[in-house]
Amino acid sequence: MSAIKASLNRVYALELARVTERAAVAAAHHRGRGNEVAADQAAVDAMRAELNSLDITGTVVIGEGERDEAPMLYIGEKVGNGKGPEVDIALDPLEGTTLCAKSMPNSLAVLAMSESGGMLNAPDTYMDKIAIGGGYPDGVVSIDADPGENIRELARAKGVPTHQITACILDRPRHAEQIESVRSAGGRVHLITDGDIAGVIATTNPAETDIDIYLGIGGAPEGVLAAAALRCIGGQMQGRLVIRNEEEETRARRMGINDLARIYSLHDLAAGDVLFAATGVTDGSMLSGVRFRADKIVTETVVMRSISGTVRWIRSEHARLDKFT
Ligand code: VTB
Repeated sequence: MSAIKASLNRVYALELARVTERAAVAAAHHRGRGNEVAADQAAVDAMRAELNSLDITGTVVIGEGERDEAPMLYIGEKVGNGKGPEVDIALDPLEGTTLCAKSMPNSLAVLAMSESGGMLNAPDTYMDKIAIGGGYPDGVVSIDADPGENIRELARAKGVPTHQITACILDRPRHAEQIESVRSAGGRVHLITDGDIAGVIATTNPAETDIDIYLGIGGAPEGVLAAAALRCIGGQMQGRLVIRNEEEETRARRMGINDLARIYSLHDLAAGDVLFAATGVTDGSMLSGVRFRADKIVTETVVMRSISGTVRWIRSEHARLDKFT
């Protein structure tokens, strides 16, 4: 194994946790205060500062936007101190800004890292997604199938009636037909207001989350981040860009995407060996949110490595409160 690969997959696991912890704490100071912009900015600043202390020569491939619209952590920005291996970074310092601003469940600080070229450089457009957890035969569901049909196939594969299958879907008018189709097939629908990275990851642990499948249209960058997580913990996913106008088409082509109708498999979205880290900002299905105690700050983080399939749950107690102000 090359030095880069070894370091990517080992040493950096803890480093990434440090980065998402720092962003999560910064965002959590803004929990419930109704100011999405301030919450996001705090997470971005903290994540950027911490990333830039890492021994990596990193390039942001999924970030806060394109250079002209995001002053920090924009796509193409170099991060790290430049003294380590060349890696690609996908990040969402505060996934679910609205959730954080309203103190609702499932906002996360999220980061993924791969060797150069290991993750799709997705444009900041929408993506239609379908995802299920591990343990099912390949191709049991398909993005092209009717949602109700997917529910029936999944129920058959799981050996349960369709009313024991739950689909997680973003609560948006654009999903009305999909929701209807799932329900007509006998399935249940768990609606979320935001946070589809957590929604996709929830499919990998249906016993706890009661969610079997993720369906619908959300952000393309969030799709790549969710795929990075699924590469580590197992599962199936397909994504297809939803391009709504010429401006978005230009955006996609600028990122090197020519086939706008292409269906991306899990491995197309995150092809390389990846590391994935997420820290809870608000309480969620996977992670507790940041706790501010009188003498310490407590964070919960999950770190995953695709090469080993290791999933580490890290509960950190930060006693040096001055480091977080
Ligand atoms: C989803 C969700 C995000 O955007 O990707 C969603 O996971 C999709 O966009 O948390 P719309 O809100 O326009 O439907 C978020 O809600 C925000 O990035």
